[in-house]
Amino acid sequence: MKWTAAATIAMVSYLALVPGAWALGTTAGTRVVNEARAEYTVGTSPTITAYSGTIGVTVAELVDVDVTWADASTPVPVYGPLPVNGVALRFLVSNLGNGDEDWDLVVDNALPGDDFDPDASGTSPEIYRDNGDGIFSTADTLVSGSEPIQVDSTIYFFVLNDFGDTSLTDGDRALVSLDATSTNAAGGSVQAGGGDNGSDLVLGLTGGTASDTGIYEVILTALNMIKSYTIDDGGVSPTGDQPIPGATITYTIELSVQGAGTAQGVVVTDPFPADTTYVPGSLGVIPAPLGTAVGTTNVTVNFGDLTSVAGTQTIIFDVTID
Ligand SMILES: [Ca+2]
Ligand SMILES: [Ca+2]
Ligand SMILES: [Ca+2]
Repeated sequence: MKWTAAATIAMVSYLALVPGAWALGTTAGTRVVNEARAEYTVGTSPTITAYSGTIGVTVAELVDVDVTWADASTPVPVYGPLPVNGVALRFLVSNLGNGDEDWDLVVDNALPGDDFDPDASGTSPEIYRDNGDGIFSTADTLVSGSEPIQVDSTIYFFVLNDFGDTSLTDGDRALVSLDATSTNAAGGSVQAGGGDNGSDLVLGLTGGTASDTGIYEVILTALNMIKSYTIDDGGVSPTGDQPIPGATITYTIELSVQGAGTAQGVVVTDPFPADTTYVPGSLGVIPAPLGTAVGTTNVTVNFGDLTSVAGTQTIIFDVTID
């Protein structure tokens, strides 16, 4: 028996990593029935058959669940400027039992061990049930009350939070958990007749509840980039700015940093358009960058680290239309 229990735990742990591969055993309410038979003879008698009588067991419903934060364990960015509303964490909730079950889903925004708590006001936090594509969109359904998750099913849920504290800075993190608890969890570890199809209900080793924690990270520093162009057709047209073969296109790229932090390792690459030719020596950058390179297909400018104090960085280069 000890071996069986250990093997079951190992199997559940493995399957928790493989969404859609549950199939954890016989459906709750299934009757497991058999009868023993003995054959014998007495003296010269023909074969006599004895029966034990039929006995049966109704398979109970095992109630078990797993919750896994599903954003690849990478903090979900909260891009500024603040306030920002409706940033989603993604959780995978899996019914590990052998019956259909309803689950109460609860968000905890007030976890310790981080830098702040997301807003807990208005509609924040909200939970949405995925429509099956694993991506949050308006096609998903706002959760209110308990959520059914059928046997052998694994469903994505999205926890949406608002961020209105304008004192937050780059790198501030918030921990947020999602708990899933069977609506039958408070009824005791074994509940006669409480399972599906008239079966008894047995809470699994976790007591019919599970939880996992996701992470938000505030990123307020951003790089803004604007690209524009002018055309010089060399006076062929009256306006002098027609995009005809031989005309020169001057591209201008302007970069600036917003926020209090540093945009690190900034490298700008701009490919030459098809059907144009770079004008040798036309690349200019103001103020001076760490380095520039002109390749056969693009220009590259390395700015290194930039802050808002550095002001606007301007890249200019020319191509001619073939
Ligand atoms: Ca059930
Ligand atoms: Ca917190
Ligand atoms: Ca979806």
